[in-house]
Amino acid sequence: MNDALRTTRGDNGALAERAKPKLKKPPLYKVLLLNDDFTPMEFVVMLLMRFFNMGRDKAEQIMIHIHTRGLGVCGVYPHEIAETKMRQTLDCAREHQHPLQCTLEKE
Ligand code: TYC
Repeated sequence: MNDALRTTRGDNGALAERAKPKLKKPPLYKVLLLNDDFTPMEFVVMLLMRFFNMGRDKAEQIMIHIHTRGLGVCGVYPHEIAETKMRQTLDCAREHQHPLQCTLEKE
């Protein structure tokens, strides 16, 4: 799509210009989970299912990816939603006294 202006071709074949609607997609943020040596695998799977709406199979895949590679993406969201998911994850980990770390990265 043309960045500055959109054009439409009328019945007579002439090109008409109209203003671009000023709707911008919100910037998206990846929620990243970091590996550590202490947080139980099953706890991470539970977090991924509860806060990132994954089924068990997907949650186990992502957890193993984080465990082996050091970090992984749990989901991609607009900023406020990403912040909320990170906060829920960190609060739940703290409540259970796990040192799990979670951060955001702009896409
Ligand atoms: N490495 C942890 C263990 O062996 C499991 C783990 C996976 C921890 C993912 C954090 O983000 C994490 N118990």
